[in-house]
Amino acid sequence: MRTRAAVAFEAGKPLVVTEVELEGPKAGEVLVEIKATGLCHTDEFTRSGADPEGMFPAILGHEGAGVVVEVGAGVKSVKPGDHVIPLYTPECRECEYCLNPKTNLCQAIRATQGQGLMPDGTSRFRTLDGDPILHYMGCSTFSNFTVLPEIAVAKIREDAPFDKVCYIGCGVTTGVGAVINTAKAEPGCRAVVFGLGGIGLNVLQGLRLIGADQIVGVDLNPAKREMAERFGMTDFVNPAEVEGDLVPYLVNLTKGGADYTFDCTGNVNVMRTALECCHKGWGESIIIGVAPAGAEISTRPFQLVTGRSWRGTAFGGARGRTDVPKIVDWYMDGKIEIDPMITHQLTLDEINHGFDLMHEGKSIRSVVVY
Ligand code: NAD
Ligand code: AHE
Ligand code: ZN
Repeated sequence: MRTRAAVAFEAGKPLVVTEVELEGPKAGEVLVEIKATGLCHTDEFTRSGADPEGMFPAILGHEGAGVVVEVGAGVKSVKPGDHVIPLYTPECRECEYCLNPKTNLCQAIRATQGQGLMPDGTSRFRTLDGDPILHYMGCSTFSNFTVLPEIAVAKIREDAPFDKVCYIGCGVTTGVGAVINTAKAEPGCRAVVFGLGGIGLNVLQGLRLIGADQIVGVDLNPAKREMAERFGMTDFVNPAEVEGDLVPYLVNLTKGGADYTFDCTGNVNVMRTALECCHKGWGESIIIGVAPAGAEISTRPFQLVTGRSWRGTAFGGARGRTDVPKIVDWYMDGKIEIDPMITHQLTLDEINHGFDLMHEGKSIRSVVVY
């Protein structure tokens, strides 16, 4: 079939909205009509050329929601008409990783997914001239129709609005999950969140949900303050307005250091600050941000010797097929908020404008509605 998609032909170049050829689902795969997709900073990270795994031409996008149109041979868990959210972290429920309660990083298809291919080692997308186009994070939601492995779709309730719950495909689950699944933060804790964008705001609402006492937000953009307060931030810090070193300032503000800190910037200097403003003896710093090729983190080992720890999280530690439908329920039941964070709704033709808004710090989430 033919479908419209935004194609990243080259690193650093705007996406090109065009028709592409899409082959139908093979065994164990499903064809999904994407109804809406968010623009995550990770899409921009790859589009820009900063992603060491980035390959072109590719159809980016990994924060979508849509409807199953057709299923390949052997598919049992979903059927045409089901509403689904694509999963860049699949859940096969059989691999060594899925069977280990310590991780959500299903590895069943990670190798081919990282190469921009379906599990059989081929791509379903081609240009109209017949040249292959790569998949991205196993999702490629910047295409109106896409093919996904069965283990990479979460079936969700049918009354959930696509243009909102698409955000659960990455940002919401990552932020809320980092608090609940990865940090396992306790009521009454003190936390610092670095970067108050599409991920950081969801860390804030996760902290509010579990009953944190102090939720400090740190961002260089003062325009992020108002929305962050709406999502539970108790104290705002703009590093540009702090005289001297930010670490002692934050340690003082959190009365000895934070129980939990979260990097939602992808900046390795920020990651160091986030670790070092943790409380001596027990503070944990969770890295969510994705750093460019070649970037490395550093600190004095003494920071770890004295009881701080550094951890990371992908997709908020969530097991997609199991947890995503529950997070959709949380949204539908009013336990978490999404609507105010979706600041812009765009057509596919306007997708490059969405990346401009992200760079200008004017959006939290832009969502393309097909
Ligand atoms: P975003 O662009 O919406 O937000 C980033 C925020 O960080 C902005 O508000 C910006 O002003 C702020 N910021 C930038 N530099 C800063 C600095 N030095 N100090 C303080 N604040 C600073 O991006 P997003 O969509 O929220 O994504 C955030 C990061 O999380 C990205 O690196 C993204 O790739 C990553 N991410 C990781 C996962 C995961 O599973 N680990 C999932 C989604 C996104
Ligand atoms: N390809 C990059 C790493 C990108 C990365 O860490 N991705 C996160 C999800 S970000 C979603 O917005 C992730 O899931 N990581 C685990 C995995 O297996 O990719 C690089 O640096 O090579
Ligand atoms: Zn993302």
